[in-house]
Amino acid sequence: MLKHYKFIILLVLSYAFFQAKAQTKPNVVIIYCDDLGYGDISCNGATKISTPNIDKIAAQGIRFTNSHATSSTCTPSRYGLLTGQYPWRKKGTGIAEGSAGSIINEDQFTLADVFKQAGYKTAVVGKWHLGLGGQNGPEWNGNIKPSPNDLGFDYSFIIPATPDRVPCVYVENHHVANLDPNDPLKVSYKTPLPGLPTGKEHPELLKMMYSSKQHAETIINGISRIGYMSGGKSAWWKDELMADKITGQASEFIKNNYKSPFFLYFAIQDIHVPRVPNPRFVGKSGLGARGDAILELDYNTGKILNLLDSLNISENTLVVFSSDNGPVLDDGYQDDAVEKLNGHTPGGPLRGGKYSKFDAGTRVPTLIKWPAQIKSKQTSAALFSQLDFFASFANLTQQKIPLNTAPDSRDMLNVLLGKSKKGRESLVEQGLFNGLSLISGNWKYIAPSKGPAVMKDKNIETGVSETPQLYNLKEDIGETKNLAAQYPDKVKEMATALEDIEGT
Ligand code: NG6
Ligand code: CA
Repeated sequence: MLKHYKFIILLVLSYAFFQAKAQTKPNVVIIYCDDLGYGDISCNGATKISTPNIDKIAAQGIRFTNSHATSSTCTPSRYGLLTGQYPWRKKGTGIAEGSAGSIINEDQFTLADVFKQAGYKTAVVGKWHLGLGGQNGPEWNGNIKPSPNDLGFDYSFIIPATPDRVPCVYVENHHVANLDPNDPLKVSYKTPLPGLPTGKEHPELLKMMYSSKQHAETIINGISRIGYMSGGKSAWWKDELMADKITGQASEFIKNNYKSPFFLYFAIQDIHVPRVPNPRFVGKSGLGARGDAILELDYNTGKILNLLDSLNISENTLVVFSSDNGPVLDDGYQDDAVEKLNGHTPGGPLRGGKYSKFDAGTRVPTLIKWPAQIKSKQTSAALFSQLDFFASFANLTQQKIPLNTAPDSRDMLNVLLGKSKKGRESLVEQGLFNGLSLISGNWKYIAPSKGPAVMKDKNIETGVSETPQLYNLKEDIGETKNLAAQYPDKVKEMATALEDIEGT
């Protein structure tokens, strides 16, 4: 009899052990979209467009209302996410050319390394935009190193820079995918290359007209891009199929690895320009190409969620949904985003947009779910930075990180799990133009700097001003009343605090 008891106890204990193990090691999927504004999703208040799949993440978990990318452009935000270091601490982290060398050093310990060290299978699929190869850039026709595979990812399938920058090819692990060695790929950001027409010289060949001169260079698939390229034709991506393609690659990775814990950084290119959604979505939003791209993004988010369901792993998979920076309408092409806006407010109640120092630049949609551990239907106003995923996920997976790694990341695991509403005390925001801003409690301080107050071609307020700005975000989320003259001591205190952070 006693023997039986022992056996049963052993059975119960080992079941509990495996359950605990399963729950401390959830799969982690970060869906990181591009240029999606705070107000672009219906769970954040959009009424002119509906995003039911994205909203489902909020309904099953937490919707954050004060969560920030480090910067209001792509490259620095992605650098911050993957390294846990404010990008402005490191030179060369501005918007990267398509031929830039790797911005993250090969020996740097990244967010992917945290998971790898914890025994996860790791992958990045989608937009990279952090440079590839050595200082002089990648060898497009050879072995591309460093690639994400040298930075903690077991598998990578990436758009090297942005969809509006050459080269218009995918890189899989260390090589350009589907490249024919008899038709080598050439890339230049300085001088035009012979072979392919440019938008500037042959606008009659364009199916989408550029609105900025920068986008008038080599024409690929009827769209002129930033930069010059020639050759590599068998490897060219198809813009209409891009979202399907990368969602397919992400799905393959999940299907191949769902039995071990996995980390997927799914950096979908929607809704960056050129906005060329699949014909299935064209005209469906009524808001033009930008709205149609949001529908495509929502659809593919749903694809990933449904796949997790069908593999029966949703319960123990932590899904994060966020964006690298705020919204922009005209970002280089005439694609009717402005004309068909129809009263939609991409930044929600926030001022500014992509590139801006105002909050719409960095305060981005942020949703998280993990049914096994996070209660559904929560809202959190905790101040959170994408830098904090690093330390929080290191804690989640019980990993020690090397000294001097992720210096600006704070462990916010309890905030992410909905167990605490106490976010960061402060956070630094970076716009495209010089000078930084600080949020501390309810206050936001924008340091004085020089530059244009408005980016005229994009109709975006930059937040640049030669005099200090101070806003009370609690009472004035739209940053409409500059209180700097009224509270000079607060301005001084915040300017000093910002300098202290910059100096550490
Ligand atoms: C800008 C591009 C813009 C976009 C951006 C990067 C212009 C004239 N050009 O230089 O179209 O490509 O860089 O976007 O504005 S990001 O989301 O990758 O940061
Ligand atoms: Ca972006």
